[in-house]
Order: sequence, then structure tokens, then C-alpha cells
Amino acid sequence: ASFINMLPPLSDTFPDLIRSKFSSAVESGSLIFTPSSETDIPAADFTFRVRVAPSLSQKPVLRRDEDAGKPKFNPFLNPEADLFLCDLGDRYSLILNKFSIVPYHFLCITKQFEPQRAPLSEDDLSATWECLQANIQGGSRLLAFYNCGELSGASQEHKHIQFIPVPTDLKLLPDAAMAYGVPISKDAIGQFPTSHPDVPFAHFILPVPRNPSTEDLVMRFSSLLARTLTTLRERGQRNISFNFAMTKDWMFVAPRGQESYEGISVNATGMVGLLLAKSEEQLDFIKSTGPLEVTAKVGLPRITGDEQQHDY
Ligand code: B4P
Repeated sequence: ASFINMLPPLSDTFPDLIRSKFSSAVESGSLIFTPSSETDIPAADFTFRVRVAPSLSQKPVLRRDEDAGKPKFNPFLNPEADLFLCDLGDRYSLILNKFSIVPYHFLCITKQFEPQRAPLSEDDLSATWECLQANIQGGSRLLAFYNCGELSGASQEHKHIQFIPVPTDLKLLPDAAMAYGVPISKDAIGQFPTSHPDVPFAHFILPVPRNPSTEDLVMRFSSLLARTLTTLRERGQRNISFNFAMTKDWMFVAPRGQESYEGISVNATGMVGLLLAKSEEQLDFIKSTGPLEVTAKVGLPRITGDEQQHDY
């Protein structure tokens, strides 16, 4: 039996739990909620929603080089009680993000230390799927994301998959890409990874079937990861960094070549169309340069002919 059968589903009361815990954690000061404004910038046939959160620049930044040698504080080993939501099976806990810019941002962390450099395992994908079922806020769906490797935008080395509510009607890059159709394959997945024709950076998308088995999730993630690793190798990028994002409808992976561009740090949310600017200057820069150009600088160029459909 696969792990997904053994993982208890999230309780029906999880949405109530997260809402009440969020309010009390903000109240007690354990959760630092940073207000932000939103600006939409059209690109190709979808929209980049840029959040501007100027007071976020006051957040303490982990400096890898300065802290070298010192044991680094790991916030996920003994998560704060005020932020703790519940356990998920034996191996995971769900906690609130301490530094949220969107309400109800939560994380699925491994109970024991596991490295964020590692790809998602079968159990990680099952846990992600369970979390995606939560209906936290009317009019929104959940976006799962995982920043893997040094250049992916990750700042914590303990394995954590993040979840944010996204307005149901906001079209993200993978939603727009899938509207072009997904090529049929004769393999077990039945479809080839697809990419948005007008997006310059390498990225790979597969639809997620309804009621997927763990195996369905693993096969899709492996297929996207294989394409990603090939792109990293062909581009001579030895540092294995990529972003993963997922909804109930699709999985998305994009290889990374740089952590930031002109001071704008980009994580998985940015690669699917939700950029974060820490000042008005950064917003102006994104507007004048173009969000696709900014994301292309931190991603990797597409490999020509990659869209070709071929059997493995
Ligand atoms: P990472 O994978 O390591 O990095 P990240 O999401 O890019 O966030 P980073 O920490 O670099 O923050 P940034 O200023 O860019 O994730 C670590 C996660 O753990 C973060 O969510 C962090 O807040 C959280 N965390 C750290 N210490 C914690 C603790 N003690 N307890 C619980 N959680 C803890 O971005 C600021 C925030 O905005 C981040 O949460 C980020 O995920 C989020 N964000 C970025 N872009 C966004 C967007 N477009 N929309 C909504 N939120 C966005």
C-alpha cells in the first residue's frame, strides 16, 4: 500500500484552526504580518501580480558567509507553539509562516531534519496533496511551493513545503500554459511536460489528474525533474537549484541559474507569476524591465527544440 493511504487526511476543521491560530499568533506578536500592496503587470497572456512590502526590508537576513562555522538556528526543529497547527502523519508538522505577507501562509515541515537541497520524496508529494485539499478561504485556492537548492530563493535548510492562498480567478503562468493544450504521450503519464510558448525561461508543466494516486504524483514530479536536470546539465549549471509549484490542477518546475537579479530575490512564487518587491524602486525596476525579463535572468534559457514531442 502506498503512503498516501496511510496519511490521515487533514481534518475538516483545519480551515477553522488555521484562521483562529493566525489571529492569535498575530495578536501575541509571534507572527509578524507585513502589509503589502499589489500591482498587476500584464505579460504574455497572463498577469504578474507584484506584491510590494517595503517594511519587509527590515526583516533580519541570514548571511551565509558571516554565520559560517557557527551552528545556525533552525526554526523548524522545535517550532514555536503559537505557530504550530497540527501534525500530518508521523513525519510532518504544519506550522504558520512567522513572516507572512499573505494571511494563512503555512508550511509543511519534516519533524526530523531533512535537507532542503533534496528533491521531493513520495511522502513529501503525498503530504503536499493532502494540504492542497484544505479549503481555507472562499474564492481562493492553495498554491504549494518548494524552493530547492542554493539559487532557488530558499533561506532555510530544513525541508519545508510552503502553501499560500491565491485568488481562484488569478491566472498564473501554468494556468495560461495549459490553455494551449498538453501534448499526448504513449507512456504511463499519457502527457508530455508542456511550457508556455511566450515565456523565455525553461520551465515544465504537467496536469495533475483528479484523485491522483501517490504513484501518479511521483511519476509526474520525476518527469518534470528529469527535464529540469537535463536543462541544468546542458546549460553547464552545476549548482542543482530549482523551483517547484503545484495546485490541484498542475505541477510546475523551473531550473534556476541565479538567486536574484538587481537585488530582487525570486522564489517559486515569482516564477509562476507572483513577484515580491521590497521597495517602490524594485517595483519600478520590474515595471520598466518587464517581469518576464526579470524572471528570465534568474531562470535558465530554454533549450531549443525542447518543446519537441518525443517518446522517452
Ligand atoms: P524559504 O524557502 O527558505 O525562502 P522564501 O520563501 O523565499 O522566504 P525568505 O525567508 O527568503 O523570505 P523573503 O523575505 O523572500 O522559506 C523559508 C520560510 O520559512 C519563509 O516562509 C519564512 O518566512 C519562514 N520562516 C522563517 N523563520 C520561521 C519561523 N521561526 N517559524 C515559521 N516560519 C519561519 O519573503 C518573505 C515572506 O514572503 C516569505 O515567507 C516568503 O515565502 C513570502 N513570499 C515571497 N514571495 C511571495 C509572494 N509573491 N506572495 C506571497 N508571499 C510571498
